[in-house]
Amino acid sequence: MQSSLTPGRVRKAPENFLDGEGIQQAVAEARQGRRDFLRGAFAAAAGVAAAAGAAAAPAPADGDPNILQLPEHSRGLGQPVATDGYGKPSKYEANVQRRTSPGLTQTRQASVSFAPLQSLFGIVTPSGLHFERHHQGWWDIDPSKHRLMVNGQVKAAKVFTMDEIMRLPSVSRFHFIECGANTGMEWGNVAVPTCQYTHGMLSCSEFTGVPLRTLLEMAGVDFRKSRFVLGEGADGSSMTRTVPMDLVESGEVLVAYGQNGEMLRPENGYPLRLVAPGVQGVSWVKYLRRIEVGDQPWNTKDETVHYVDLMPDGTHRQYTSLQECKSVVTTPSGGQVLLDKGFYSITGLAWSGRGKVKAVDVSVDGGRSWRPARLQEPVMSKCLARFSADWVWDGKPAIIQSRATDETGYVQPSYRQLRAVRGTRSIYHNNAIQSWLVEESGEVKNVQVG
Ligand SMILES: Nc1nc2c(c(=O)[nH]1)N[C@H]1C(S)=C(S)[C@@H](COP(=O)(O)O)O[C@H]1N2
Ligand SMILES: [Mo]
Repeated sequence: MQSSLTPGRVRKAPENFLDGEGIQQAVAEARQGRRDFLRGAFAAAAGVAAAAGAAAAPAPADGDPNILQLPEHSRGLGQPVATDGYGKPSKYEANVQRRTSPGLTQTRQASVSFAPLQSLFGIVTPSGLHFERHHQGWWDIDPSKHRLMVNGQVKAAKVFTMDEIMRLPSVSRFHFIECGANTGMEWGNVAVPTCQYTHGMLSCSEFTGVPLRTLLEMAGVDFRKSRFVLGEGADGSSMTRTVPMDLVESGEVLVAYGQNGEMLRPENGYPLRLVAPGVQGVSWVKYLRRIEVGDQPWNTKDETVHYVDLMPDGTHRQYTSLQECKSVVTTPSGGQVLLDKGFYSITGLAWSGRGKVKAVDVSVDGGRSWRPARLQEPVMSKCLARFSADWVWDGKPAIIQSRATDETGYVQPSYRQLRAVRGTRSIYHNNAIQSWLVEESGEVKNVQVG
C-alpha cells in the first residue's frame, strides 16, 4: 500500500460546466499550485481532502504565510449571534446549488431543479438543496387554511385541519425520493456532463408525519375490499396518483409535514405531502388535499400521460410504482478533474425501492472486474446508502462504475441488460449502471458502456 500514501487531488465540478475554457484554465492554474483549489475539493472524503491539503501545502520551513501571519479572525472580534434567525451556509460554499439542466426545456411553472449530489456527504440532502419537480409551479400555502379530505370507500368522509393532523401520533423515518424521470436523458445517450444532471432528481430526508393508515382507520376503511388510494394535490396541476393499499396498510405511507427536523419547505409540498417510500417521486403528492379510497387504480391524466414506459412491443407500462435498485459514483464523477495520480476514495450513493441495499460493487476497468465497496452504517430500508472504496489512480484512462444489489437479491443492470427488457424508447425508470471515464488528463466524462 506504499503508493496509497500519496494522496490524490480532485478539482470539483465547475460552477458552469459549459465554460470549457474556464475549467481548463482553472485546472492548469491548480496544477501549477497558483490556486487555492483544495478547500472542499474532495467532495466526499473530508479526511483525505485534509491529507491532500497537508501534502500540497509548503512545509513550515518554507514560510507558509497561512501559518506565519496571524489572520484577522485570530485577532479581531467575530460576528455577533446570527440575529437574522435562520442560518445559512458559508459564502465559500456558494457553488453548491440546485441547478436547472441546460438539456431540458424550462418554462416558468413546469420545471425541475437537480440536487448537487457531487458536493454532498453522507445520505441526508439538506432541505435547501432537495431537488424540485413542479408540474405547475410551487406555492407557500397558509397552513391554517389547508385541509385534507379523506373520502371514497370509507364509512364517513372526513376533513382534517393541520392542527388535527399534527396532534396525532407521528413517526419519523429516513427515505429517499427519486423522480421516475431521473437519469432519463441517458436513455438517448445524451450524456449530460455531471452527476447533478444524470442522477440529481434524487434526495433523501428524515420525514415526519402520521401514517396514512391512521387517518383511513379514523374514516372507517375495509382493507379487504379497498386495495388502492388516490392522492390529490392542491396546486394547479391537481396532481393525482394511485398508491397500492399494501404500502398504506403496512404503515409505511405517511401524510408528512416534517422534513429534516422542521416543517416541509414550500417547494417540497408545505404544509403536507404524501411520503410513499420506495415509490417513484410523482406519487409523493405535494400540497396534499385529498385521499380517495377505492378498489381499483384510477385512470387520471397523470396516470396515463406521465411516467409510463413505452415497451419494445409498443405497449405502455403503467402504474410502475417501485424504483428499482440503483447506484451512482458521486466522486470522481463527470465534470471533476483528478489533478494527480495516487490515492482516491471512490464514493457514491445506492438505493432500492424494495428495501435495504445489501451490497455495492465497484469497478475501475469498465466492468471487467469488480470488488466490494464499504457500506456506511446505518443502512436503512428505502433510504440512500453511502458507499466507498479505496483506489490508487495510476494516471491511465479508467472507467469507474458502481453496481448495487438489494436485499431481495436484485442486481442493478447494465445498459445492455436494461435495454434487452425495456427497449430504447423509454424516458422513465432508468436504473442502469453509470460509467465515468477518467481520461489521462484527469478529466472525468460521462460515457456509456454496454
Ligand atoms: N401537488 C404536486 N405534487 C407533486 C408534484 C407536483 O407537481 N404537484 N410533482 C411530483 C413529482 S413528478 C415528483 S418527482 C415529486 C418531487 O418532489 P420534490 O419537488 O419535493 O422533490 O413530487 C411529486 N408531487
Ligand atoms: Mo417526477
